[in-house]
Amino acid sequence: MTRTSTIISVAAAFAVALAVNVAIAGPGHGDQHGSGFAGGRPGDPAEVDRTVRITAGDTYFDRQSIEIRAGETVRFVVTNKGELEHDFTLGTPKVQKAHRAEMARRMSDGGAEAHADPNAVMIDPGETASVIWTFERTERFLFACNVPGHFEAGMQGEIDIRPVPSAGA
Ligand SMILES: [Cu+2]
Repeated sequence: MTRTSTIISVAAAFAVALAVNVAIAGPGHGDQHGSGFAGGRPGDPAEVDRTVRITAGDTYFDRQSIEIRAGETVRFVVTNKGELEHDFTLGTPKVQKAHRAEMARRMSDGGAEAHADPNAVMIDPGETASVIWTFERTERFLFACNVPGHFEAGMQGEIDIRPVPSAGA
């Protein structure tokens, strides 16, 4: 790739990221838990690089950690084999904590409504749901179930976001 085309593609990627951020910040998506989307952004279904399958049970995920490469767009397909409803949320510890508080509040209000957040999905018993995410490096990134008590019971795991290998490596 020539130096000029590299600059152009970096600029194009930045423009896309900017457009996505503007779209997310629009009406109806005001609640970004005060921390934006550190660690990436909602992924484009047409650009999925890899599918990662996860099973949720009462109360566990069948994986404790997942390795991802920065820049990868991953479709997480989560099947709930338990008898309880489970959540699958992608985010930094701060995002997870805010989501837990939000979910506890909703449940005490008489039941969880469906998620509107692009980084999270609720899965009914016996159902399968997916979340698509494009990763960027960040200090810590987790997948977790934020149904009250489940995170604490161990429904959480680390997503290890590796740097993109340098050219020629
Ligand atoms: Cu759960």
